[in-house]
Amino acid sequence: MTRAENLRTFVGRWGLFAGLSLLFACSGTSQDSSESGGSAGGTLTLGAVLPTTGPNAAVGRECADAVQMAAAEWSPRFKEKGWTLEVDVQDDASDPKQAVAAAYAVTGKPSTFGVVAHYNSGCFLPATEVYHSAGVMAVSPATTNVEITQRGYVEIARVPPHDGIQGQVTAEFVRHRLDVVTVAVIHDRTQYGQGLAEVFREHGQNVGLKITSFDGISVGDKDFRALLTKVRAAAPDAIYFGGLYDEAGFLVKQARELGIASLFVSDDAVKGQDFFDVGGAATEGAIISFPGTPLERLDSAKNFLSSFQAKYGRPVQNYAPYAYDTANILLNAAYEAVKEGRPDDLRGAVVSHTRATQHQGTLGVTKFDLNGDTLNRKYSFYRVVDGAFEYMETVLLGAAGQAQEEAGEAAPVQATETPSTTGDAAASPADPSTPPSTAPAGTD
Ligand code: ABU
Repeated sequence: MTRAENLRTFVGRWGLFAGLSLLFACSGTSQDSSESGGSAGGTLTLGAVLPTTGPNAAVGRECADAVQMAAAEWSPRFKEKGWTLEVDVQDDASDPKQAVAAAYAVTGKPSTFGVVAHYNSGCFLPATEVYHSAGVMAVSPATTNVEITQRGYVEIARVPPHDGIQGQVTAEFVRHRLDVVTVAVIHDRTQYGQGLAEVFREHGQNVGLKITSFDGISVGDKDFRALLTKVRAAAPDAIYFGGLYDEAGFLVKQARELGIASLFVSDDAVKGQDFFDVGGAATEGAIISFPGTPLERLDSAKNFLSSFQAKYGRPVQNYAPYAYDTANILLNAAYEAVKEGRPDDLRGAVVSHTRATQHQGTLGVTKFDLNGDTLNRKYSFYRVVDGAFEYMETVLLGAAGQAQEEAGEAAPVQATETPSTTGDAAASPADPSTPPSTAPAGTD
């Protein structure tokens, strides 16, 4: 089947793509060849909208550095085709208004073909409207709120598994592996923290957890003693917190100061040095969930981990490999579009190639389902031991998730001839100096 026939099949099967094509035709969202360089070459821009200042700056900068690494590796190959690759890093400061402004800024550049989009769910949720309207593929390396991919926007996807999975596996892990029965649930009232806490509560009740209380705090607050005093009265086996590093640190520190011995359990947005910096010794024994298999156990991540350390002089904390894979997926999609001679429909081509990707990256193979959610549905659990996150075990979603994958609900990966993001190609990169397991995987 030719590429055109494949694309027709794809468009025929998924009406959303047809709508998108119409949108491009009518609204002028396709690239202006004079500004993006047209088929003769020019500048191509990968956007990266991340919090490089504010409370999540450490993870935001780590992700931005990983995006720059990926772009530097791809740059010579675009150069060969006559294109200059640039990365436009915009700071959303974890603030939804700034996130929307940054999304407009980056999509306002005609040369922007895709965006590594946000760390905070509360930022990506409103910004999805901007990317959708602009027809720009936006893939998040970190946001996990369920709703992000429920809007029917073909331009939206994410690399980590969502909080419907995280909340569910955590509730089961806490009940069955940690033998917890009673839990006080606290969240930070963000779309991320509250959404996750609600999934944990709902699924927890289904698996036999008794929720003793369910309360919200505010991001930026530092004194939670009044709430914790109330929590202490019920003497729960565990406290579950849906939220981010700083508030988790203050909560666990003040809980221990108040003599609360309950197990402290939290989420992917707590796995970082900021949690230790705020919580200190009180973090000892805390249990944390984080997407995927531990990177140290993945052969596919080894080159990236050592290259990141060598380049930036610090180890990866958490989401850098997700940002690196996200950038590579978008860069590979853009490269395929260039090879196909589609610079005048660059955004549309990047959307098609991204949604059909089978990317062999640091995390293993990333494929997206029809919503733009990854088919990698694993979470791992860690316990804080001697001031470090010690691996406990990895948990799959279970039968429901696997059945979905087997039933073929993934994006129709054959349809757009998304290129060689397979193990074979990755094992034979065009540039022999590029690490095979993490390389830009498309080959000529
Ligand atoms: N999932 C980690 C980042 C927090 C968020 O999704 O808002």
